[in-house]
Amino acid sequence: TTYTVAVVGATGAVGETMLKVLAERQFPIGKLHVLASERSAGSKVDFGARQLVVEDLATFDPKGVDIALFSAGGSVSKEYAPKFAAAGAVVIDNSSSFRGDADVPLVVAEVNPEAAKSRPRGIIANPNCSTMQLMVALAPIHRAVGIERINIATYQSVSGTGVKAMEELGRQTAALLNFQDVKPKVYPVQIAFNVIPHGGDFLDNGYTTEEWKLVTETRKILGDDSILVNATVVRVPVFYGHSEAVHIETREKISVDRARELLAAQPGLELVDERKAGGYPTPVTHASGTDPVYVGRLREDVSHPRGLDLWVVADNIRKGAATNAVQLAELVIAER
Ligand code: A2P
Ligand code: 11C
Repeated sequence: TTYTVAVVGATGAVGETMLKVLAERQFPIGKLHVLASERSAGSKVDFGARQLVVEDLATFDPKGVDIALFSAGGSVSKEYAPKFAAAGAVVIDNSSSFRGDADVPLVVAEVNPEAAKSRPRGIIANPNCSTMQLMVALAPIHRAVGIERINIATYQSVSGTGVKAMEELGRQTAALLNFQDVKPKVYPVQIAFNVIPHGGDFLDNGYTTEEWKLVTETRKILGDDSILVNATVVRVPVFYGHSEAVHIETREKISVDRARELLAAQPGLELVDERKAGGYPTPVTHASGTDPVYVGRLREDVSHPRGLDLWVVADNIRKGAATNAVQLAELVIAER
């Protein structure tokens, strides 16, 4: 059997990688539609060795589409995902538009795959990239000993913001190395050679929307509303790969050795945890361009009797978005 697949947002950072991952994993595609805005309709994108012509989402007829992968921003998903679902497609949506809805499952392929089966609206939500990698690392620990509280600081790459943000980092870096001034556009302040404690929009409680996603999405994916999450999201001048300094407090004490055993058995995760220079994962040395979630710097928190520290790194565009979306599509076709 082959399937008719649509990728919405095919010219974007995530969409382009969705196409790459579909080709790499040899997803059984009969017909593939690549869709974006009117602006890029008629241009071409790569799919394996082929080039496909981009179609305009606004005038596209979704009839006959079996699976649609959406990554064109929240407002596009809100408007078009229900239309594709009504036309019979299963929509896998990478935006935050439906993640909080009770009748839309929020699924990390290696963590709660069974949740994908129940999708009354024909939509499955793909988690936010920072939550995605955190869940792969924490789910086995939560299942074994329970997690009471997560305290996390992220170091998020600019690809999470999109193609224009990657261009901004490149342009600012080049300009500054040539002693030229820079004017920030995508980010509120200079991103090159800087760190910015701001992701998304500010909420009334002082957190940002990117921080709040870590609270709500974690609870939904792990199926436990009692988990406390305190997050600080920081943007760093890295192109691909989000890193996270994670401090957890478990219900029962867990030793580093036991945590290592659990993590070693977790699908989609690679332990890189040697206590020496370079014996830990970084975006550049491990994550960029790859699918696993890498975990290192495991240690017992000296400041808390049931505390454990970890460092979690993954490619936000691959496992954090495109790869998980394709894995969800694989789960859907495996049902048939
Ligand atoms: P386009 O290239 O036509 O603007 P990124 O987040 O990496 O910048 O990518 C955003 C993706 O979403 C792009 O593929 C972009 O297409 C697409 N997109 C943005 N707005 C729309 C829209 N109104 N309709 C369809 N696709 C859109
Ligand atoms: C970032 N995590 O790095 C974001 C991008 O909810 O899917 C993706 C936003 C989302 O800025």
